[in-house]
Amino acid sequence: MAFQDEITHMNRDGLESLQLGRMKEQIVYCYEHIPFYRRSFDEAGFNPYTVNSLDDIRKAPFTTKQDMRDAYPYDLLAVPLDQVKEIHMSSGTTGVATVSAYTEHDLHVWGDCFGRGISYAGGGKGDVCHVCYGYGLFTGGLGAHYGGLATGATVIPMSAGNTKRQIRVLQNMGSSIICCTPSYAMHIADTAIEMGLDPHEAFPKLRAGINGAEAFSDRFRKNLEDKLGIQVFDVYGLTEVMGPGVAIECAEQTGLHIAEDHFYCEILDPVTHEPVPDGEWGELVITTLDKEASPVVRYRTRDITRILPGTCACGRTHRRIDRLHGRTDDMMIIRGVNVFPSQIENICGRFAEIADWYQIELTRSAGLDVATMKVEINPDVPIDEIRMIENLQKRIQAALKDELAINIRIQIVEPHTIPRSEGKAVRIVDHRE
Ligand code: DLL
Repeated sequence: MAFQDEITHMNRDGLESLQLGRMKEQIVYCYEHIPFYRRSFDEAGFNPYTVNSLDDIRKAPFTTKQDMRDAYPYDLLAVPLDQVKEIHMSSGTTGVATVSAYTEHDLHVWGDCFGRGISYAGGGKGDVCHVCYGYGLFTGGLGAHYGGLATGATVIPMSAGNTKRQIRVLQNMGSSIICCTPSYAMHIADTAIEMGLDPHEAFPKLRAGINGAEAFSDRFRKNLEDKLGIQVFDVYGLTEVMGPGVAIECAEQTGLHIAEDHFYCEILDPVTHEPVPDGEWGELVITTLDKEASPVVRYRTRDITRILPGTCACGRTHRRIDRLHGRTDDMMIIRGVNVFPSQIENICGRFAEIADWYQIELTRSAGLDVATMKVEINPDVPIDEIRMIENLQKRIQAALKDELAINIRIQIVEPHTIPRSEGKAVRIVDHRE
């Protein structure tokens, strides 16, 4: 039996009754331990002692990012501080940081959830996990670290940065699993190739990547897999709920299995807040089921995904969410048309002449939105073919106009001109007010 197989293969009835038992307790626990929830449940007329089915969660009010910011630093803590072992925070680049705390139990759950991903990748004891997500307040590094430890794997806590050193360590230490953002994994692969190495030979044991924290297209994934000779497992998580491991892909690569024994997920219409049927896209809303320090009830993630109907060929029973489409925050409104960067990326992915690196700049001219997308030429294509470039720009522009009804100015740039990131790639730069 692989790590936690007995949980990830539970029959649905057993799983749902486990969820309901935990949900009832968690809701009452929030009400009794966190003044914010007492207030918000009372104001919404929601009686936490009357949850009798999983659907009853819909009677509870939402928790938003703003609620979490308002509670900074400790107002949403459900336990005394001396029971908290670790604290993480969101980067807070767009406002006050949000805080998430972990008791000993919470850290174990976290390790188990990420550990399942390692096990989905066929990993465990005997594997060397090279963790180059950033360590620190960002949850990537330590989440992967605890996951590695939980499965008995050996963990190399590299953190992000110093790419040449990452490459030396990958070469020397027999690393078999690499954990970092997909864009950083790609940067490591490209840098190794620039150094004259063939990653397949230089990293002979590397066979899997547990790569998430940002959206990436299927083409990006395929290129990354080919370059490094690995299978890439997408992993989802967020500071406010737990960090990486809320949902992870299995080898089938048909959606991410939610750790349903710990998280209850709803997909809601972002405007009406009504549940959408399985298979339809909407906003992911998460309720933790057994968190001690920082439980959340109906946290609005603003992430857009959908529940994939049916069962997974891998035999695991936990429901799957689709790979993320984007965040409601990332949705650009260009001259009144709503569009996600991932939709643009998917269309661009059909043009073999361009590489996977792009950045979209939004400006305003004469009161109108102007979107310019810089995208790197595929290094294998000669850049001096000016006519070809102009024609290519036109063809990409036409495809975007045709399918998304938006005008985006395409600017093909030379390889390596778009800034690389050691964490999440910056895909949109918005200069509008
Ligand atoms: O990004 C946690 C994480 C670390 C996930 C390592 C996976 C791997 P935050 O910095 O709080 O936490 O950002 C959370 O990142 O709401 C999504 O919008 C986005 N995100 C996370 N995972 C994915 C993914 C971490 N697999 C926010 N695909 C989330 C697309 C993702 N977007």
